[in-house]
Order: sequence, then C-alpha cells, then structure tokens
Amino acid sequence: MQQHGDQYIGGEWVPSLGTDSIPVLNPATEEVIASVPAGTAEDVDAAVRAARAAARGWGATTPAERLLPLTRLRDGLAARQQEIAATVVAELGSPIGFATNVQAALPLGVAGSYLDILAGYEFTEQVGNSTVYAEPAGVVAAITPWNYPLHQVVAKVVPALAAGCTVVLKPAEDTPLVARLFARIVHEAGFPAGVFNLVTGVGTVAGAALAGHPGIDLVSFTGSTAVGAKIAEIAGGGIKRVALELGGKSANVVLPGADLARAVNVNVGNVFANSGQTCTAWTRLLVHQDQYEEAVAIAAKAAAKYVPGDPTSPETRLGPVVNAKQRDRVRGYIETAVAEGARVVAGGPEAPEGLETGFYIRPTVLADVTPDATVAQEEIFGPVLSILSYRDEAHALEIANGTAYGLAGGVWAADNETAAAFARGMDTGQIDINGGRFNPLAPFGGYKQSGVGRELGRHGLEEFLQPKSLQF
Ligand code: TXE
Repeated sequence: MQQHGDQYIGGEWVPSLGTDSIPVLNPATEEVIASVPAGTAEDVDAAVRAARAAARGWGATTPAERLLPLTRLRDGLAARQQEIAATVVAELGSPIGFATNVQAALPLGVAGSYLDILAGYEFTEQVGNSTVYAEPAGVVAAITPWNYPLHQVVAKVVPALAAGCTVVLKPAEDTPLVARLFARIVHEAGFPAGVFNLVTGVGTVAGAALAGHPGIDLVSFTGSTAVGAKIAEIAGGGIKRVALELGGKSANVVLPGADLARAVNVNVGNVFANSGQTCTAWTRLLVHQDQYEEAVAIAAKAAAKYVPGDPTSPETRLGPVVNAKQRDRVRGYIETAVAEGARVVAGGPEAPEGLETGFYIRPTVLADVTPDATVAQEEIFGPVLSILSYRDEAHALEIANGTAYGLAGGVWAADNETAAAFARGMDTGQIDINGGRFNPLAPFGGYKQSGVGRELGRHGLEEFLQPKSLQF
C-alpha cells in the first residue's frame, strides 16, 4: 500500500501541513490500496497563494505560448492511457474496457479539442468604438467528484489553463490517485510553478476552505446538487463566479414509429455504464402505453447481459459502485421503489450471487414506475432503470420535464426532424437524437437544478474568461 503524504503546490510535491490521511479503497475487493493526505485549510491557503502568485504571469502569456505546455499535457495523457485506466479500475471499480475506452480516452479527446479551440479563438474583438479583450477570470478552484475522475478534472483544468487562469484542484476523496497522476503529467508538461496546484482532502474541510478562500475568483464544481447549493452560497457570498455541474434525472423518450428495440437496448447500455454513476444517465425510459410491455421485455432481456463481476477482467461489463455508502443508498432506492408499487423485472436490492465482497449491485430494471415515484424524481447513481408509460406526446413531455433536474436526455422517433421537434420542448441541456454520438465540442451543462454554466467546447473556455472593454 502506498502512503502519500504530499500535495502538489507551487510546482513541487510538498509535505501536507495536516497529519490526517484518507484511505483509498478498491471497491471490488474492499481493500485499502493507498492513502493520501486529508488536506487542511493551511494546505489550501498555500495552494491558493501559489496560484495567485502565478496568475499575472500566466494570464499575460499569449495563446501560442500556452499551447506549448498544453500540447505536452495532451501528449502526456496519451502516453499514460494504460496507467490512467488501471488507476481508475483500482480506485473506482470501472470495468477495464470502460476505463480504457471512456475514463482514459474521453479526457484525452477533450484535452485535444482545447488545443484546436485555443488555436482558433479570437481573444480580441472590435465592437464599434470599443476593443473588447477576453481576459482570464483569475484564480480558479476546481472541485471534482469521483464518477469520471479524470474527465471531470480535465474538463475544468484544461480550459481554465487555456484561458490563462491558474488552478487549485480538490478532487473527490474516493478517487485521488488519478488526480495525483494528472498532477504528475501537468508537472512533466512544464507549466510555470503555481499555474496548477493539487490539494487532496475532505470536502467539508479542504473543499469548503477552497470555495470560501478570498484568493479565489471562480469556483467550478461538479457533484451533488446539495453540495453545489452550499458552494454557491459560500462562493456567491464572496462575489466569486460559480459554475456548477450537478445531478440529473434524464428522460429517454421513445416516440411511436421509432426503432423500439434499438432505443431500449441503447438505454440499458447507457444506464448501466459505469454502474449507473453518470450524471447524464437516462434513468427514466418513457414508452408509449401501447408498446410498454414490449419495451419492458426487451429491457429485462438486455439487462441479463450485464453480469456484475471483477472489473479487471476484459469480459466484465458491470463493476461495483464506488463505496459502501453508495451501495447502501442504491439498494435503499430499489427497496423504496418496490414499496411504492414498482415491479422488478430484472435485478433487485439483494447482493448479486457470489459477490459478497465488493460494493456490487444487481443491474435492475423497474416497471410500472409512476412519474412522481421517488425513483423517478431523485438521482440514484446506480445501475437502476425505471420504465414509465405515457399516453400521448404532450403527456410524454410533461413527464420528461416533471423533475427538478434538466441535464441530458434522449429522443427517438421515425425521423430526426420529429425527434428534434420534441427535444426542443425539453427543459434540459443536452439531448441525443436517435442515439446521436457524443461531441466534445458541444456545450454540456444543465437547466434547472442540474447546474449553472457550461463545460466543453468554446462555451467551456468562455466560463474561464471575462471581458474587458476599452472605449476609443
Ligand atoms: O458527492 P459530493 P458525493 C451525486 C450522486 C451521488 C451523490 C453523492 O447522486 O449519489 O451526489 O455523492 C466535495 N464544500 N453526484 O457525496 O459530496 C467532495 O469532496 C466543498 C452527482 O460523493 O457532492 C467532492 O470533491 N466541497 C455528480 C465533491 O464535492 C465539498 C457526481 C463532490 O462530492 C463539500 C458525484 C463542501 N461542503 C455525485 N462537500 C455529477 N454531477 O456527476 C463535499 N465536497
């Protein structure tokens, strides 16, 4: 077991100023595989001071100057794909195939997309008698969760650095190892000291100290809506900008005339990927009442292909969830669904057979879920699909929009135009039309309680810029 005692501050690994540590568990074996420092407010203060000291110099660089270390950072991510994947398997439990193809590959694609965006971005604009400069927002606090532990770091840190901001990152307690690996890659890329800093620690201590630190200009947070609200309060009170990427309860709407089997099969894959720990997961499948039982049968059959197992095996499609708390929470939701009248057509709350060790959940499909049921309203963050029926399009739209969230969604119809017309009525930030492909250049973020601001693409860069205008 590796016991780490250091934080990455001011361009070097320095001993943490605290004495407490956070154990890192392998969720498949429940073994402690490492420990990292539980950073203190003093660690956070040192990191913010380093970032602030570097801010003016880094902020004054040209985009071409920033492109050089950012390109080396992208190349470093490319060179370490296997190590990244193995680290995510060990600390999160993602199956090795998913860890390789998504957890490691997605951030590489995002980092690459910012090289193009930065190279083509107009930082100066003439508006009548004014010259408007897009200037860096300043010192950024990035607070990230554990479910896509490198992607969420890259989707904040890379555009922030591209914009000319300096950063202090506080990653999730459960997945600090891939964040430490990222810090090593940043170090090797040769950014000036203090441009990027990492403090591992507990959310209520290091995270809260960072969000409230007067030296921070902008807090970019991804995590639960409850913590996002706290951060908005702390940061907003200090007149800092806030970007929040929060939870979801996304609907996948299958309209009559769509390819039902494909829509349902894709939905099952979508909701079981990463053991359901995806903020954009289509956790509510909406099917017309005349096709309801057919859809339920297809989903139950598809779910049987997701057998939970050892995430290090290339055959495994479903690993454990991240920790015991999450496992108990997900099982609790399945029990609540049953108590509220749902029909379990696959899975259930019991531990999967033969998997007493590890935080495993049976891939679960729930039928007869009503729109106001707890599992149709609250984010579960586990491999649980709820299937709901609708009468007509207006009813489907009412159900789709009938939660506090609005992050993602899907619409399937006989043609793209019909699906897109329906999607325009959905109160949600990103919608896949007939199974559309992920696009790292498209803005990503939520309506309603799913958040404030956008990540990825040009919009993601602009989160970290502020305009200055000179009038002539
Ligand atoms: O998230 P938290 P948790 C949802 C999902 C999940 C639930 C709980 O439903 O089941 O949240 O997960 C830091 N001040 N999502 O408890 O607590 C914390 O250290 C400052 C959806 O793990 O929100 C971590 O770095 N920071 C989501 C980060 O916030 C604080 C992804 C996220 O942790 C803090 C994850 C505080 N007071 C969970 N308290 C998504 N949108 O993808 C905690 N943190």
